[in-house]
Amino acid sequence: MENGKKGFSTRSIHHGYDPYAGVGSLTPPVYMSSTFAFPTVEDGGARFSGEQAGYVYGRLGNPTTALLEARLADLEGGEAAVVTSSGQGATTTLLYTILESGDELIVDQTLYGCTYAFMHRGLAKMNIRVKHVDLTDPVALVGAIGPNTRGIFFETPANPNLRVVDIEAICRIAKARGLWTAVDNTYATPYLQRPIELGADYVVHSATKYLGGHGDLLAGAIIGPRDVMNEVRNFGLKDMTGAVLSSQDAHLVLRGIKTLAVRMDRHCDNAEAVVAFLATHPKVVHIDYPGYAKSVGYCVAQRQMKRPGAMMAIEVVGGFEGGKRMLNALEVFIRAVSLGDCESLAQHPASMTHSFYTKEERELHLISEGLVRLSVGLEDKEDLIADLKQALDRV
Ligand code: 4LM
Repeated sequence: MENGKKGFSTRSIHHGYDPYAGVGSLTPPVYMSSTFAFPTVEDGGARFSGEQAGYVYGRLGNPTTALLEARLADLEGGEAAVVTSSGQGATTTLLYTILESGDELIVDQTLYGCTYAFMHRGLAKMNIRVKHVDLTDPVALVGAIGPNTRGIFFETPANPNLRVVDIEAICRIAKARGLWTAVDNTYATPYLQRPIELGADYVVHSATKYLGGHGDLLAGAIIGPRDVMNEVRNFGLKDMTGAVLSSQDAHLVLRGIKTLAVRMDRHCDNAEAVVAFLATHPKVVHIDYPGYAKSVGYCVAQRQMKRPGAMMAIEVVGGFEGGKRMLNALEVFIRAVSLGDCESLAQHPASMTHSFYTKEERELHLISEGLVRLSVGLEDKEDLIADLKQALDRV
């Protein structure tokens, strides 16, 4: 289907698949095969050497994962993509491919807990230095770049405190210094924000979240230039991590992506209504949400995001004790980590997703002990607000 100029929703439903080809199946088939047959020994050799196109073995690709890759590359505005078995698999597979021993990587102050653990425990083992810089201040980046710096990695909005990094400003500085930039776009999704269009080289995703959207799978994705994605697949994924996505999970992500635009708009509507309620509540002392005018990231988010998303961080009176009381009283919101599901989820980063940081590190990396993270789902907004109200009354 020729759909290069079609809109986001049309492409998220159709890109890369022609139902009239083959047997006429409306839904793309799920290829459940670990290996692929070679017509002759010569063909097998030619496929291994890359002279002949065609599938070889599941760790190098499968028609179902290939369709998901084509669709994600298109939606993010990148040349190519590689999908992985989790978001963690995406970050590790990309960085194992493009970093070498002795390199330095600049990252923002705040990262998802396991990304932080990988940077500090994993990359450190390979003699790769990770330097935290306040990337919400592009001037700070200029002074931080050293002779061994190879690239910049950040999340925006960041997990869990919703810091917003100006993608265009950071990428401009990085490019001028010959550095690549990788953005974790999990919180925003390509519907709300497209880092490659703003100058980034790579995008990574936890497709477990909004892309899948239904809390029933783990998946990840890397999007970037075709030559590097070939290297990511043929070395990072095949030899280093082996973090291969199954065809059934690729099928579920493809199904999730079909409704990404409608889900994200409803997520944003609900989150905006929840924030309007929380902003007037006397027990709420702080709100971080890219669409809340008093949040520091508001102006940059207005520029680079279509809408502010549905993740927020709040603090209530009484710090963590108050937050705990509120969390334990929730009835519609589910107490669980992860995000981007139909169900609204609530969790306490300091003791859960960001417990890999020490207490001192959390302070240094701007993750307060009392922060409560909300992933606003797709329920009726009146029920979400009523639930938060009754829970806050218990604080
Ligand atoms: C969570 N997050 O926060 P997999 N990048 C970002 C993330 O939030 C996550 C990953 C990567 C949470 C999981 C428990 C910004 C995960 C890693 O979980 O490996 O798909 O993604 O609650």
